[in-house]
Amino acid sequence: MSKRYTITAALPYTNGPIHIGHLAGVYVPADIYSRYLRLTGNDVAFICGSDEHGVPITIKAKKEGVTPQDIVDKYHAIIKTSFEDFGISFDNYSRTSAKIHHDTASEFFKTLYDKNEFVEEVSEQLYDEEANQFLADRFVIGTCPKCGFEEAYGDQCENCGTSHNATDLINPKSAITGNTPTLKETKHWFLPLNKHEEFLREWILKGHKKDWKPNVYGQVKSWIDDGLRPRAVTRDLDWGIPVPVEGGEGKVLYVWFDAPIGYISATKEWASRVGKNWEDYWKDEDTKLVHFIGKDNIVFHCIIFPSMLKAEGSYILPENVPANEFLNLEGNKLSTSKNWAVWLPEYLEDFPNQQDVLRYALTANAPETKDNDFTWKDFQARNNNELVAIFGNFINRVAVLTNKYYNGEIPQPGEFKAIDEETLAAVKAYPAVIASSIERYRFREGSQELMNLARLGNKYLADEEPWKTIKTDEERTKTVMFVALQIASALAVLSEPFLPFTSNKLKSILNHSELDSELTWEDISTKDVLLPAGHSIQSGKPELLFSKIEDETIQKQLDKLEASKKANEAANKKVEPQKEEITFDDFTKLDLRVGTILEAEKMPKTKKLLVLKVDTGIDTRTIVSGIAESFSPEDVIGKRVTVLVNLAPRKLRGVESQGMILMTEDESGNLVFVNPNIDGVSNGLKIS
Ligand code: B3M
Ligand code: ZN
Repeated sequence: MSKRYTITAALPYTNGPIHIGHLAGVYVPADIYSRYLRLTGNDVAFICGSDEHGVPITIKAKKEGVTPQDIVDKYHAIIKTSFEDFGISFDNYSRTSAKIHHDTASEFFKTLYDKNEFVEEVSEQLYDEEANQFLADRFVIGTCPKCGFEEAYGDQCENCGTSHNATDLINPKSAITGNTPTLKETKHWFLPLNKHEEFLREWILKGHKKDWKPNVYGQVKSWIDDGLRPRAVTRDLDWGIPVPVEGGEGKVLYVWFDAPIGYISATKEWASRVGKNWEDYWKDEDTKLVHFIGKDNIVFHCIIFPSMLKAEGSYILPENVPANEFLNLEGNKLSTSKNWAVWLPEYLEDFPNQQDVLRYALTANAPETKDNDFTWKDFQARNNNELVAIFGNFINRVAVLTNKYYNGEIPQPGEFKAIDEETLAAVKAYPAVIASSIERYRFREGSQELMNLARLGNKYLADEEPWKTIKTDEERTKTVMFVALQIASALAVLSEPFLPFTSNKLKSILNHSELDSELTWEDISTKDVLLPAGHSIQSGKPELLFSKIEDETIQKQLDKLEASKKANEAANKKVEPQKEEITFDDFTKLDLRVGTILEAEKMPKTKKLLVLKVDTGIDTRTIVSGIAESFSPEDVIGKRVTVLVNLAPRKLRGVESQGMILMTEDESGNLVFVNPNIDGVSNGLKIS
């Protein structure tokens, strides 16, 4: 039966582009779900938008010396384009700086205010005297009172997910100046979560929310069991939505108060554009509200926002909050600041038109029940061994053979054998199997079932070998090709939620638009014939759905990451403090000369040492140098170098070393010779 759904995907902060972690955690699963529901005839509003308030944006603007508005304008455009590029089929992608959002959020606040749902309180809050600013949220970092993580933010610890008040942090430090904050009195409005504890307990713990994912249910239960406290929903900041009540001058709404209301304002904006009533999507008990988020957003969507909606009184509550865990990249946490990420715009530059490959790799390996790792090797394997070798190969064979044998026209089948009947029956079972995975938010499982359907097709062809029977039994070949074409057609429809670009291409290869009516999800299990005999597929060589990704291509991506790692290490390298003072006499004791390396060989049985013969201008001498891990002998022969010649000789592995070559490290941590520009300078010249 058709239902109405409001599906939301977390509003991304507009302080940078989107990376694979966002896509895997929130947007691809939400898109699969929404596409599936539309395909099965439901009324869907799939809603998202840019989260343009909050401290991360102010910090980014400060860093770049521009206004917060400049930052959000820039990244809103970039993020919106990425979503379009990757086929995320939002009905509306709005932004929280839109007037409709400011109005909606202000009105929501005023309603709660008028209903006396807030506690107004003057309390001491953290203050940075030097920056002249109250410190909340990401403006303050300290030790998490719950798990001891040392870099927890003022409103939330990203390590354990707990949400707290800034004054709960142990050892707080200002993120602006690094100073220890003082306390200063200020007035704020608090949402008394404690007052809603009973309702939350009833609704989530005693209600029917046992089917929520265990990670979500477990976190929520532990928070409720720990006891809830009032949370300030206003801030002393200048970027955000002004507090719309008396005494609110100079204050704005807490970003986590306004952002979820963004789902509502984005729905309003969409509804008025397409001539619908937005209230149907937010106030009708028959509508199912589902929030797709990452696990760090659980408390806001399962405790704070529902308490707000409940306090307001006229809204429905979420039916489910299928939060995902985190995706790591090559064994390390994804990080914007460390540039440890695969950014979507860059991916598309390197892999043009291969959105579905990434969608598939991220879905097949989605962090649904635990944190998971994205590796480029796995990406390559998913593409080469599954998309190319199974899905693509099957479709290509079907299209090529149909064109070759029948000029593209679906042949009239003869009598079905048991294998044909079984295969067609198996195909009919897939819509329900995949639907069940999707409806239980098990998108990885669903993607694997889809691949199983392609496997079924591949195996059928391999077993029936139409390329052989064409020479011996034309009638049999027609039947086999007919069956294979039905499987291809089912794949075109059932792949749409997961691989929308591929589904479109496949529909055009099979000329689905020429059918009497568009094939629906349900048709795959109810119709005996999807592509009737006599229907023609596209002529000519079919477009390849997928192509093999070579090792070099993957290596380039790994090299890119390696470069980020090195750059990051270099940026984090602490400059060593200056050593103890020396006298001028001490300095003149050092005898530094310009020299040239004449010979070099590896010290046997060591990894690190090279034995060098160096022309110091005074003599040619042996110097043992620990540079063999960075240079091979050929690399260094002929190098001009700086030599400390009067260092007391010492034996290394039985070889006497008579001096030292000065080295340093470049930005990436590689050893380099201290080699001032000394062309035209003779060996032996003193450096002073
Ligand atoms: N902007 C936080 C995040 O990106 C946030 C989500 C808001 S959803 C209403 O983690
Ligand atoms: Zn913590």
